Amino acid sequence: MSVLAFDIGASSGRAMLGQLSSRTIEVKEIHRFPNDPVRVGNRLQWDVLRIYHEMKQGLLRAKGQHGLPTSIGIDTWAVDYGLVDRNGELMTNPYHYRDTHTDGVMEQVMKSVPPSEIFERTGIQFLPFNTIYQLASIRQQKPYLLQEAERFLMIPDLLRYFLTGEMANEFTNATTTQLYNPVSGSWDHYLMNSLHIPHGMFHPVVQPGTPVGSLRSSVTEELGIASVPVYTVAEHDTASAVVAVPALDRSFAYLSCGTWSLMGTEVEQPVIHERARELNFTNEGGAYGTYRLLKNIMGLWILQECQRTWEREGLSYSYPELVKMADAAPAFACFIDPDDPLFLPAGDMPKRVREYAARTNQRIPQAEGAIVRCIMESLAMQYRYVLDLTEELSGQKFQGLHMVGGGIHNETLCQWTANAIGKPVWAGPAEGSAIGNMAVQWIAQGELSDIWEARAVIRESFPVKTYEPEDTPLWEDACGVFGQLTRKR
Ligand code: LFR
Repeated sequence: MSVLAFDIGASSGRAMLGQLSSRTIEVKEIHRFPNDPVRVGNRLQWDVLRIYHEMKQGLLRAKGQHGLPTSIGIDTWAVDYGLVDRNGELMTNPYHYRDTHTDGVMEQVMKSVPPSEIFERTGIQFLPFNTIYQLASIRQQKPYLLQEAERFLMIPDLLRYFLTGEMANEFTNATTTQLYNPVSGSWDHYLMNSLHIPHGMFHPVVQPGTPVGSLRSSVTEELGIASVPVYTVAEHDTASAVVAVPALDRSFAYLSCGTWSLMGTEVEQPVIHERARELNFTNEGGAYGTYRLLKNIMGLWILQECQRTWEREGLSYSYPELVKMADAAPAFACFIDPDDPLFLPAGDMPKRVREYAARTNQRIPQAEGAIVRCIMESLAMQYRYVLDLTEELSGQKFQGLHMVGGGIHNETLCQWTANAIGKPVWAGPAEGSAIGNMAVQWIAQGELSDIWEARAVIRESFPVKTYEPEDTPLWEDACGVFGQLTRKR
């Protein structure tokens, strides 16, 4: 049974074909395309029509190489959305969440609705780019858009709509808006009213694994192919990645490691109380009635931006080269708090790392290797800190940490993470989001019985590499220094 997963991430979008036979999954990349946000003036936007075009190319290639898949699912990062008018047309290019239109908006919103109330109603962490703040900004800057909009669709909802002509709001992504109430199980009209966001454009949410139409005739005619059913999957990429965690134990901790690092555990009920809010943990909707109690960590984004900065300066380092340089640099020389807001927007990250070091009276890292080492060590220590908090909030003790996502190709980071947490790291699979996307399609079609069978099959199909902790006392001491420096303890 082959299914097609469109997995659209920060560095690229991909069409991935998954084949399941005799409890073995094989995954093949059919098509890869850039997903660079487009800057026009000071605005950073999605090139969503080009993405849709590339998805159609992916479909054509899938058909050419393997025949049409039995179904299609789409996942992308969270929080971004498009608005559709009464004629069924996209009204304007969706903003990218790293655009500055939300600058200062979260703070403004918090003045009209207390953060305790927002958290109580949604269980979602406070990130300045959440959809709620994007919409609050649009309400001020471009009220006409909200007045005219007929439907609100998250990006995968929108791409699915382009393919099928059917509109539906998928659950995992809906929760990330910070406008969905997991206790009442519906959009939070009170919050919308408080911020003058019209609620008619939000429709009841649909769970992952629901058949939501099939390729519309304009698509099948244009591509000269037969129609294919389309399913909702866990359309938030992190939700898909968590589906693919090859855990055997029902109590497990994960780190979805890519541009962002998302660390936490899976829970049956959202954990909504004062301490969770204080620690800025989130309860994002997962597949099959679960919630993801997790925290966003800035992740490899800081390193990727360093790489781009050096590239602009004519210093072109491959990713493995950067890791090698870090390996050779002196240990524990300088730390950053990766979650400092300084590191959120795109820009000259080496400069910002140096700025952070100066601000915190540390020796300023000069060489590229020293900067990379500082970022990677700091990430590993932040993982340690967040894992401790996940244990505290969930009342569980974890035996080790599952790492999934492209970040596991950085073996040094996996090893340092094991060192920092003092427990084993189990790394794999790297293609977490795409595999989780496929798993939900197979479950929907009855090819796999449930998420636990899916996880067992994933475990049997993909290698999982174990990293045992090393140099524990050294890392313990360093974590102490890191904690004091970043004022986390
Ligand atoms: C990861 C991710 C995170 C979300 C961030 C922005 O790709 O989806 O889960 O917080 O991107 O949407």
